[in-house]
Amino acid sequence: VTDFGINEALKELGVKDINDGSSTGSNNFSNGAIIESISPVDGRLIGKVKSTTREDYEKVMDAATKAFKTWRIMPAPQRGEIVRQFGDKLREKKEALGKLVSYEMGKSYQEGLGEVQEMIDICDFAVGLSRQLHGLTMHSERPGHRMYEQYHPLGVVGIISAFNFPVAVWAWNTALAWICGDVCVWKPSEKTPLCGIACQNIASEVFRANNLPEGISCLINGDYKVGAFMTKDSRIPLISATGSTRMGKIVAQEVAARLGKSLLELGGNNAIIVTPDADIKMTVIGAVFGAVGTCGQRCTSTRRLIIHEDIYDQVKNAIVDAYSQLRIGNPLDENNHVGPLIDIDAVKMYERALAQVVEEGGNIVVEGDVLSGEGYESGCYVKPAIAEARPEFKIVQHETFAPVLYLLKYSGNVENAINIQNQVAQGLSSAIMTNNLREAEKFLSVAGSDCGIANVNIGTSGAEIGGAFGGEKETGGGRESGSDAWKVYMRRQTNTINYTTELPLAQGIKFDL
Ligand code: UN1
Repeated sequence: VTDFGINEALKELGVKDINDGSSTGSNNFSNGAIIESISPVDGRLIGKVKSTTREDYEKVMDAATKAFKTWRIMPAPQRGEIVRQFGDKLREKKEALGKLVSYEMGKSYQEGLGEVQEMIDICDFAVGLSRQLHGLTMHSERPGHRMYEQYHPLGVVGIISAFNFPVAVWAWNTALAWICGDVCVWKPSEKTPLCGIACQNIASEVFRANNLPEGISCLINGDYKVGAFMTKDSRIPLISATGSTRMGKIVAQEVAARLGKSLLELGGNNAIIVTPDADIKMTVIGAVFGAVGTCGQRCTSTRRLIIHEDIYDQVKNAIVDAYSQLRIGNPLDENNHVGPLIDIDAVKMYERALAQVVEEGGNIVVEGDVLSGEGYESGCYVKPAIAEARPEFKIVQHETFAPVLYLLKYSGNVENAINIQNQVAQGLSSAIMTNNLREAEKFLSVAGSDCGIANVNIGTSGAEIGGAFGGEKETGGGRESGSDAWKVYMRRQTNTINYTTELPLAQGIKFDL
């Protein structure tokens, strides 16, 4: 029996012998209750970490606020150099970290590698950006005056991330926050604590090698109660949170109550519109990867296919056929396409969704199932399922974090499909498959998709880091990663300088003494 090199990987990442919860990586002050990391791949205990108590948290905040004083005065391009070194370390550890992601979270090894690649990409992006934190200059209305704006770091940025992208989402935030001059306190999901420790180890190594305080990157462990230390803490001007809409609503209110800023990246209910002018072969690849990739646990996963009635049967048959070829099993084995769900609770949600779609009048076209027997001992492996449904079904309105795909039929023109696509509370990712320019442009127009991401002839998942990532409505409105998302990690200051011996007032107001 091969362990797919997982032991070696754990050793390389410094998370091999964490079995009493004590040696939980550098700059981790945690001393609270034990959190066990159980792999959904084989049900084994990978390691234990300790959660962060209120007292521990104060120590973390102490280290972070102290580190900020050093970090903020370092010129941004020099901070970029540190992020460059961090990106290089990630290149060295790509295979090991990709494996840990796959083993602790359950996504395929290829997708684990892809996730680490996203980290590397955002580091490169951030290095360039470290010389481009541009503000504008303005012309003053007063003679002999100059006006400009500049961006300063915010301070301590709190990051709350989810199990499904246990390393990349942290990197999107930290790489940008660091070059902006912020320091970060990170609470990874309690379902993937070892990914957190592995990342923390890599970051600390870089900070130590450069004689920088490790408090630039801090780790806290635990569930939502530990997250609440941060959301309620006015020493943390920005909370960046990824997870469910339910969680986001709580975080948003707690942060807003103290007038802090929040960056929210919450649920999606992403659809692909398939028009009569679609390339069916491309549609199948995009839809199947979108629906079953990461076992349907991406926030960008494809949940709904909105198919024109003229090609409905053809598309349905092609997708059902593709599903019959899916291999489900150990995600470290590259012969498999689909790994397990994260845990038994997720399996129950999957089962409930399938029961509910039938209750509401849906028709199952690819049966779901919880797999058992050899290789499936963890109880987390399920068969990706497909159901024919109607847009108004409650379950279709709901984001089920599992590989359940709904087929919806539309007739008439593309506006009808766009209406269905926009009829849900979430607004993250969307796509249209068409070779018809008019349909594509309509979909991208002001009267088109209401999502933060709208694609033509590619699926809903797998966004590149160069664009701003996030969505509207119940997705939370935040934007992370590329474009000008960096601005949320900084505070803008408008400066007016008078280089004359007069003090004229703006708006021409006279005030003579
Ligand atoms: C997420 O699921 O939280 O676009 C992030 C994608 C990935 C990121 C997903 N690049 O699917």
